[in-house]
Amino acid sequence: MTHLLILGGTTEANALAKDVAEQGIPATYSYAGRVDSPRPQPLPVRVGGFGGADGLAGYIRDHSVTHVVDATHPFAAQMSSNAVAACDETNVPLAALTRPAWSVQHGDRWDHVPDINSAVAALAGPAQRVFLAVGRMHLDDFAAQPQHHYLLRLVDEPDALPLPHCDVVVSRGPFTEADDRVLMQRHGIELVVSKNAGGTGARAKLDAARALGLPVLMIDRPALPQRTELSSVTQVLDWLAHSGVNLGV
Ligand code: 3Y8
Ligand code: NAP
Repeated sequence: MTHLLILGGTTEANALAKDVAEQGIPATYSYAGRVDSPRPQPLPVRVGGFGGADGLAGYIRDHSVTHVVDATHPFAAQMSSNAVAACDETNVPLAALTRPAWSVQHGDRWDHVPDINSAVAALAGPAQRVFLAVGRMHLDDFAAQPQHHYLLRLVDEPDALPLPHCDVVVSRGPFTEADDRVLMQRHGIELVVSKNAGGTGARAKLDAARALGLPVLMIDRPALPQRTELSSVTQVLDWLAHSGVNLGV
């Protein structure tokens, strides 16, 4: 009996969940529980950490999971590493549904930094108006550069904020270039800080920055362990079919 576990939380994971539900493949969609009200799914949903790689291995055994698709965000490196370890341990097939990193286009003014800490260091210098569109989890790191005026875009209303000069926009994507251009003009943004998330849901700010001639501090992705990587829902469904899952049951 098939039981697919989807490690979700991205646009691609949601597209996969829709097709998996339509094909009638028994599956569970997993959220970390990062935000107050995650998007509903057409599949049974579980929310919260598993308890490390061992916890995930235990979940796989206890729920007779037969296949895992890691459709988490490219910066969810811990989850992805745990998935590789747990699927090795339980001998359950794993594939990642990934999206290509964004690459610089004509008119882009990008400076690449390898990680969040390097982005913080790169913000040393005179105060600027900075669109810090990297979410909530790493805001404490940027408190090392309090001189800037930050525009923060968060999924949920924040409690306390570690930055003395900031405006907050509570909004979850996917976003549009037109809206991001208006937002950045209204806030007089001079620099955009972005993770190289790839995909379509977060790239609006990059297109808006290009249109406005603004520089972007681009945070490159963390390294991930070797695993099967697929780049479309169709490829995942083919992978499932070739792994013994009856599609269209
Ligand atoms: C909880 C689940 C969909 C999926 C929506 C994608 C697109 C919009 C763009 C900006 C960048 C950011 C952030 C972002 C995007 C999609 C996708 C994507 C970036 C939700 C969601 C969950 C999360 C977690 C959240 C993080 C935060 C990151 C905001 C759902 C809406 C900045 C990443 O407050 C917090 O703790 C938020 C935490 C991890 C990064 C961070 O460090 O704060 N995503 N985002 C998932 C879970 O609980 O398992 O409700 O849908 C999903 C989406 N966020 O089609 O609707 O697929 O990438 N998410 C980044 O890319 O830099 C916003 O503002 O321009
Ligand atoms: P992370 O740093 O790699 O994971 C930290 C811990 O969170 C994991 O070890 C695991 O806890 C738990 N976790 C993460 N994703 C999970 C999932 N889908 N289901 C169950 N537990 C999960 O991950 P993150 O960067 O915090 O991302 C958390 C979620 O937000 C993921 O679903 C990701 O797809 C989504 N997201 C993240 C970003 C981003 O910028 N990081 C952007 C968009 C969406 P245990 O060790 O206890 O199992």
